[in-house]
Amino acid sequence: MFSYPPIDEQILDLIRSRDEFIVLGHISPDGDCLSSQMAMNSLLLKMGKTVHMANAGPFDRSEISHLRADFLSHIDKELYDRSPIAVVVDCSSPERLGHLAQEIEGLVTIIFDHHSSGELFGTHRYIVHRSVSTTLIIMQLYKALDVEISQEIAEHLFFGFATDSGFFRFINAYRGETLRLAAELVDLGVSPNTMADRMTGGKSLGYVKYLGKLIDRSESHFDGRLMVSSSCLSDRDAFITTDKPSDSLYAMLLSVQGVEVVLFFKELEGGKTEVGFRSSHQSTIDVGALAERFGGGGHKKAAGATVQNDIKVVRQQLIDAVGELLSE
Ligand SMILES: [Mn+2]
Repeated sequence: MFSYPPIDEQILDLIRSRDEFIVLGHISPDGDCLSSQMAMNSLLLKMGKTVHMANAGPFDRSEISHLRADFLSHIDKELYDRSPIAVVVDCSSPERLGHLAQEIEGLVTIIFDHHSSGELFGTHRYIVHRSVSTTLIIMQLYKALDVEISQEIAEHLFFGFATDSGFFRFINAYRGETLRLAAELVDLGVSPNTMADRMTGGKSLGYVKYLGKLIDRSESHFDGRLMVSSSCLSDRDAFITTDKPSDSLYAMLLSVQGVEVVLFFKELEGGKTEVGFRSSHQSTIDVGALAERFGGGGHKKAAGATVQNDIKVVRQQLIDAVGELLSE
């Protein structure tokens, strides 16, 4: 049975003894990242600290666009010179911080994360690969520091868990502790029903049509073991949505019989391509390691990368790479 390891006393002492903190998360923040940042922010505020949240964004998606104002997009010199502690959540490699990585260089940096790829960075780390979400890692910090979890904080913790567990779908056998933590949060006033609506609701019709188009465009390779779909720049004008179709798209393409890997390519401005990676529950392919080869990162089953190259080139390179992995 799994249980969370204790948090290093050194980390707890740093948090107890220092006064000013910057809480950072990865670029293109997802539900777990933002919820972790907000839960960490609340924890430090409750301890009477001065806290700033920073994220390089973008905050385009409708469900997070209202949060933009709460996050700094740069660390100015005045703040840096006060030597705050940088707390990085849901992110184990400096590249995933975007331009903020340079801006915190030299600060004492504590990492709280569950990602399996990326080099070790930060001066202190509490990394639990087997944690379903980073928010459940932050929950351990609340317990270790004996800080009360309000209903609002419980909602942040649950929301990150809900996003990263695909609303309980990605949890394996013998992981009862994860459900017990979720149950604790529900007993603190979280409604899973409301959380599910928050996760999947509020989309525009343009979003649903965009998703339909991407499903329509999907192709199968290697006897259906790889499914691929892509989005081009002109989709932006054709479909009025800033939402990422990825999660629903992955769920649809992963439901195809025999599929092991799903790749989603999105053409970006400036000749860049964003790639989303997923592998099926049954597959042995580690898409986190694959994404790392392309300058990205993530988990065994879910990862991402942004590549400075044309979508056609990146697409072919990755189809070839997956082909090799499938023939191993
Ligand atoms: Mn996460």
